[in-house]
Amino acid sequence: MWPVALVYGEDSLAYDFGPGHPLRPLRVRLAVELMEDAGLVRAPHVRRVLPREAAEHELTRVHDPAYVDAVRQLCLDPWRRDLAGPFGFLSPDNPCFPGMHRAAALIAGGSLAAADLILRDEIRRAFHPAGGLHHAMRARAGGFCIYNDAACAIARFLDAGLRVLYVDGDAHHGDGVQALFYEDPRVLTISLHQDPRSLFPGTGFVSERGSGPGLGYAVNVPLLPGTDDASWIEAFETVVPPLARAFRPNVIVSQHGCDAHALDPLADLAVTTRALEHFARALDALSRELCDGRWLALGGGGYDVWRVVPRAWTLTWAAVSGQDAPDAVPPAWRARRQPEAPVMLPERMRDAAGPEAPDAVREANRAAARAAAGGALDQIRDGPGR
Ligand code: OKP
Ligand code: ZN
Repeated sequence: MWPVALVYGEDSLAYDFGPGHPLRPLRVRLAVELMEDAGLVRAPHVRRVLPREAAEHELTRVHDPAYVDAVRQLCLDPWRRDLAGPFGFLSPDNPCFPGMHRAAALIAGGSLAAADLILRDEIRRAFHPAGGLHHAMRARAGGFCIYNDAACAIARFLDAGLRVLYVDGDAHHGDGVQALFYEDPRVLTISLHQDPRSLFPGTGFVSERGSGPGLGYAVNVPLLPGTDDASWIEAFETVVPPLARAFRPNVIVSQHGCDAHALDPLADLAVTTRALEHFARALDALSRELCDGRWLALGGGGYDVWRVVPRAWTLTWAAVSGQDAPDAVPPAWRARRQPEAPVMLPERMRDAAGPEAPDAVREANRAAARAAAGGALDQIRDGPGR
């Protein structure tokens, strides 16, 4: 078994926009607790890695120094509307909170620490469930994201000479990661998400394909509301394995936002934990086939804190760490957490099949996936750096 790392600490919970905000730190805590109760953090090849704060130069590798300065300033003086507005902190999605620079720098540093351990060959893979803040832009916060930890880690791999495949399974388009590497053929970004006509951030059309030398190295697969497991998996299989094989990455970075789940309150896709597990297991297989297992998995969205996030990320961790996930949700976890949960906690890790998507949804998704894959394949095949 390769050594693998679970990146998590008390500090991971500092990233908190406050009461009433959907991105609750509790979801990360519940997920790690479920992994532990399932016996998946005990094996000798598993390391626990604490996040560290990203250094200034690591943040400014992908962010505008003026933006990082503004985040620091806003920690001290959240009423600076002149700074808050232009940098994205006036929307209710991204309210300023005390200590937000450190909290966000710890998330970025968690992903960087994992990338460094992979580069030093101390671990082969890692999962950082508090990471995956894919909407943060070079000089703007957005969609609950302040610093783009995924982009920081990708940049670290690039600077070590690696080619990076980024795959984003969140229901929302991975716009920040796409934008930061839009012209760079050393990073292939693939995002599967809900149709931007019906969901934030409103980008991620098939027609967004990268630009300049990066043309063909951004791939978008918009999926219609109501997309079920079969249709999500079909779209994934149409796009990701063929493009990954053509690209031949040295490492895979993936975003495991689990808000495509049918129960998620923020999005309208309708997959179950089975498709989310398929996503992780397929990346496991591709990383073994193409890059000696090198793989950095990150969390992301997922707003059904009790019923979805803990199971989805436990299934993800099992795939990353090469272990079998049990089919029963550990009774100890259910017994401990049920009293405070506002809903009935599920008994099974894998959901029963939900209702099937209508034919029109399946057909439209199929067409989008084929168009996305077809367009990219030729450019990637005879692209640079191969
Ligand atoms: C973050 B992640 C309209 C509401 C937009 C933002 C959703 C962010 C999702 N102003 N809400 O990708 O799960
Ligand atoms: Zn999302």
